[in-house]
Amino acid sequence: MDGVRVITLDNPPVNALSLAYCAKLLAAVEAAERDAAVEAVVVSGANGLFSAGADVNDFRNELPADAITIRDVIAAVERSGKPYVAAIDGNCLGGGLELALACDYRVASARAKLGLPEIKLGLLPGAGGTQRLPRLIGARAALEFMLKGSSVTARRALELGILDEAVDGDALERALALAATAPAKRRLSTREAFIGDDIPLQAGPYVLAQAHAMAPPEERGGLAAHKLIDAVQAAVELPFAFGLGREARLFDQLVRSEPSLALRHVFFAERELPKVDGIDLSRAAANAVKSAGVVGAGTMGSGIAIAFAQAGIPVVVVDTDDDAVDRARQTVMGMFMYQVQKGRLTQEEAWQRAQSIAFTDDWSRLGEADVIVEAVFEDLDVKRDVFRKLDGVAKTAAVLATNTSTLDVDKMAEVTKRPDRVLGLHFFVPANIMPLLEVVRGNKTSQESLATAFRLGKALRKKAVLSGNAFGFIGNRMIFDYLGEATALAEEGVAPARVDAVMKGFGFPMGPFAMSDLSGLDVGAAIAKARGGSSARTDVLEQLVARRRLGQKTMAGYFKYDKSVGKGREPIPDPEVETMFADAARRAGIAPRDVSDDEIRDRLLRALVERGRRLLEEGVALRPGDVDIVYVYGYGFPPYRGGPMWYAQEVGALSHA
Ligand code: T1G
Repeated sequence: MDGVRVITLDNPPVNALSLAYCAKLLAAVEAAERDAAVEAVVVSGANGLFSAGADVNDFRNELPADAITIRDVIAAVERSGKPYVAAIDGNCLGGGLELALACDYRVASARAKLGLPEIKLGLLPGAGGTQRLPRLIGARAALEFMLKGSSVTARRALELGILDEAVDGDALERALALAATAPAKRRLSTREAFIGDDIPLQAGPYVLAQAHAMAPPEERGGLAAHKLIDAVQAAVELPFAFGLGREARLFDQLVRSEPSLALRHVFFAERELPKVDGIDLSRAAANAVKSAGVVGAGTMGSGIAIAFAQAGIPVVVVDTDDDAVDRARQTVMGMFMYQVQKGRLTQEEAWQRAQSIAFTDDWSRLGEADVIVEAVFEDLDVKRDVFRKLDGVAKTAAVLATNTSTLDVDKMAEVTKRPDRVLGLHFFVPANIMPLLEVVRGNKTSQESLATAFRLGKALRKKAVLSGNAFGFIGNRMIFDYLGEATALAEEGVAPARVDAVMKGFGFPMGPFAMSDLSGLDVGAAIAKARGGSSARTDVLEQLVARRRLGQKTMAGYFKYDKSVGKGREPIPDPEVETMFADAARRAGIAPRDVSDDEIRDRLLRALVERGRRLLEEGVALRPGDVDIVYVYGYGFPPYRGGPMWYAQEVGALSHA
């Protein structure tokens, strides 16, 4: 279009607005300003997206004094005498959206996704987002958008008022047409911030106070939230330039904070996961998974089937037990109807997904599956039988996976003619919700099979972590030591409720004893037995199992449970169990002692860290970051503390252990 200059963000793979790239961008904005033939500017993105925002790598070090950042680019757009139109396609995140907010108009394609996810990195939008968004959509909506940090669709962004237009066609084409009419400039910086449609400015303090009240405490992962709210308060109370300065100061406090360093570690550790032996398995040659099979319609099997269905992968579930199949059908329908009630699925989508799960007792129906996961009883002979049968019915290229949590993958591979296509896919209960997936490599598993597993993990929206084929793999192997240390503390006279309270205070959603009650004490006892006996110095666990105190499922385990309290899931301290520990400890000659909270925390964390170090030495885990991802996504380790290995290295505490 005559008179319209297009500036294209093009910095593969995600158009990250790195310092180096911002220098180029600033030059392009200044050139457009100087060129009298340019009457308007359109900013668009190459590589299938607008921009992923600032390059998070740039925050590792102090910024050089002469660094050119997104703020400089945005200030140049701000100063420009010419109208700017943002043409948004694909992801428009963080500093990318802040750049778009500095434009006069924002046009997006229907497939665009917009978000300010900085809070997930322990940061706040530091390039004017906390000042411009409240001037565009109001402080209350801006707080909700930035505190959640999730992306929204173009349609939702239009409803919120972030976009001027959401087009079914090409955003760039529409933006060029809009720019050609040289719309009047309407910079957000010249507007007053408001609280919300028909919410008076006087309600500001209340809205801000409510946001603070709903955010977690600063020491429990809420630091960035509280600083972000302070930045929005500046937008409401101060002139734009002053608010921008306050935002910058708050951002600087966060970028050096421990929670942000930890969260940025998790961000990059997650992206390292598929890199194995120098190959990025997420991009290596792999089989596309167009259809799947599951053997076993129990809790795990139906959860895995739902995970496939949620990813749009049709799945055949084989089980000869009619009762199990009936229960599984109900589980499946219940799950999808729940998502309809939650507004996540339409009735039609739920129906289609439920229909994509076929139940049968006919094994030959697995013949088309690209991946088949067995989730039958945790017994090696039973599983070996399943692999023998699968070897006969599955197509040649199919990957055969076991969902075992403790058994030897090689023992299953050896009964097949395709050990190169056998591996472990260890899902965590509930398999359709828990984000962690351990991919267990057998000694004959091929790279192509591993790549298929990692590709599948991404399709299932799981964090796939490679594990060696050793007892308990990574997560469960570490949890055994963690629970063992918790038992040792109880034997020294520390009440289970106090051990759990200390670990919840550290940031875990539940403590070790409540976790044991949730997974079932009989499960724990059976695994300990399979490993040649428990490491505990007393037999309290065995006593509880003998009395059928198996945990939540029997309304009593280490704690008691009462249906009228927290729907029967709230752990209630039980003096009887504390007496059992005291008696057993006395018989074992263990003297009770005073143990500080710090010692409780450090001994339990040290149990995780020391086992993690051993798993790295043994090659069961590839990197410390992999172990951190396992714990953050599989066991509730607080992400703002980075994971056990990060915490031990960075905080170096554990001094009371
Ligand atoms: N910085 C640096 N590298 C990034 C990056 C980023 N923002 N985003 C992605 N990468 C790398 C990633 O490490 C990987 O590298 C490759 O790109 C592909 O990523 C001032 C302060 C955009 C939805 O938090 O959400 O702006 O492994 O595997 O699955 O206020 O990447 O190839 O070497 O994730 O297609 C805010 C983070 C930054 C967005 C694409 N922005 N990124 O997902 O690919 S802070 C974010 C994502 C900020 C301003 C503030 C996703 C994606 P490698 P990928 P994907």
